[in-house]
Amino acid sequence: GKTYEHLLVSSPKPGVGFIQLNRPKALNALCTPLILELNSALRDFQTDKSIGAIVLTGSDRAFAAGADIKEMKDLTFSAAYGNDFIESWSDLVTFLKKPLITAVNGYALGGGCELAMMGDIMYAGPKAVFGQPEIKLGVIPGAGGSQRLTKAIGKARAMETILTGDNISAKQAGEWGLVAKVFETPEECTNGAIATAEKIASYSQIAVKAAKEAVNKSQDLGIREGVEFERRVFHGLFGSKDQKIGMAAFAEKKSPEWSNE
Ligand code: CO8
Repeated sequence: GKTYEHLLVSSPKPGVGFIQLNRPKALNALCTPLILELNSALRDFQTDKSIGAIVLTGSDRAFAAGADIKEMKDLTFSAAYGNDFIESWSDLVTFLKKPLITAVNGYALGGGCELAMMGDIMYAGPKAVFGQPEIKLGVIPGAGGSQRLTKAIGKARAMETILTGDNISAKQAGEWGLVAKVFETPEECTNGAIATAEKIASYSQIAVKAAKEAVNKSQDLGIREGVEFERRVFHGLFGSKDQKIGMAAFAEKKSPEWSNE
């Protein structure tokens, strides 16, 4: 595979794409070259038919301590607006159809928290720290934090977090439902994410894609339209080979061999 300056990329289990942010000297601060590499690695996994789910993690000390402040500090409005600063970030979620699990150990602050929240499933280690400290720098979240955090933990808690810049502990993130699970060690967090990705990758990629799309619709649509959307997609899956394979296997007490068609 490709080699990257700021990422370690591998496939530790069948069907699992694994990306580790690797810019330790800056606590994985998300400089533009790192984001471009991340886009490229995610795109490669998106097109690789052998990959069913992707895990994104950082180090034990930091998932990512935010956008690169040193890179941003002299940015002007006209350069930010004129060159669509962080436009490359919005790509990260919209093009990715395969499930992304973010495994967070250590700091996930600012853009790091926003990147973690772009995961379809978020897991946390015991020392994970979430927060949107942008207010302390004279700005606000810029990669979806004000929207995704609010959807995840509700307006009162999100407003308090974003206006104070205070951090959210792993325990609190678990209790508030920001993350799906809190693990007892960083290794368990990363391995738990890999195990979940492996499980997802063992299912029909068609069904997994449809399930992710249907759940995501709940974020944009009202209940009635959302349920209608779900029904259309559910009906549509009866046109897939994998529906026949999956249900026949059940009836014959065999395990299914997915065609991904
Ligand atoms: N950007 C650039 N460098 C960073 C960043 C960062 N976000 N975070 C840490 N670093 C660097 C430090 O400058 C330091 O470098 P050096 O050794 O050269 O001095 C190195 O990483 C280690 O950091 P510290 O010495 O500070 O480590 P500590 O353990 O003392 O503190 C903290 C860790 C608490 C995480 C501290 O580093 C910190 O507060 N970092 C900044 C956190 C922050 O404010 N993040 C939000 C940034 S703004 C943002 O993300 C806006 C998002 C907008 C959308 C995305 C746009 C791209």
